Amino acid sequence: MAQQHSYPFVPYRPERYAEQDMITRGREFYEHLDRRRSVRFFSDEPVPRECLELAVRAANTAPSGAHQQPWKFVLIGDAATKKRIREASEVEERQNYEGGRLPPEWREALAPLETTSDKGYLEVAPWLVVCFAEKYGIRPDGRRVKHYYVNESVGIACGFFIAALHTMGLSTLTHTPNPMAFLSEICARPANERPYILFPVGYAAQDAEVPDLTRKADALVTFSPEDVFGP
Ligand code: IYR
Repeated sequence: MAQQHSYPFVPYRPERYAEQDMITRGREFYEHLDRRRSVRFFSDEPVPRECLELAVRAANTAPSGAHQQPWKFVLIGDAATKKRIREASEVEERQNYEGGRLPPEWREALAPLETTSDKGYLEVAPWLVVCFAEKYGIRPDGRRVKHYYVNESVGIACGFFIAALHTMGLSTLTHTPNPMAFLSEICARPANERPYILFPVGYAAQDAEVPDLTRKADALVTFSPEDVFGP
């Protein structure tokens, strides 16, 4: 029987595949994602703006709390703004690395990545994308709209964004200069938006290197107590 909805609903029939195809597709997707690495050495070669627009469109398909889509992606391609962002980032990061603001435990965790306060890649990469999280919405009459699960929603959207770039052969880094309030000012964003992640985007430099990391082998935990699921 047709249900009554206060909002229009439409049929949804996602693709189904034969079991062997499901496994092949799943394996290929996993192997594709497994080839992605965060990059700190970029080429200055230009990247078509359309690639960035497509990645943002992919991000914008993410599920979100109450479908409030609490994200904004600011695209920066001009040298002067990139320079401002690099300089402001480095002011903060020098405090972190050289000014003792990073606690010893944090420094130890970062040591294998060999990160420093030099954020040259923010000027080299052809694009910077700043994702902002909308802490709350604003109705046309100026009243605030509460947003739900903002961090989860924006995190998922950024994951889609990263995967889309990787699919196009582009590289990025989930950079979170700390603190990063300066991005609100430079990008002229309103008070309901807070900077979430700064992504340099471009081709990896031809001589780029990444730490030889491994991924954890115990990500999957199986939990099926017999009394619930049976033998
Ligand atoms: N924001 C600093 C420090 C830093 C923090 C984490 I957590 C990293 O995974 C990497 C770096 C920086 O960008 O250098």
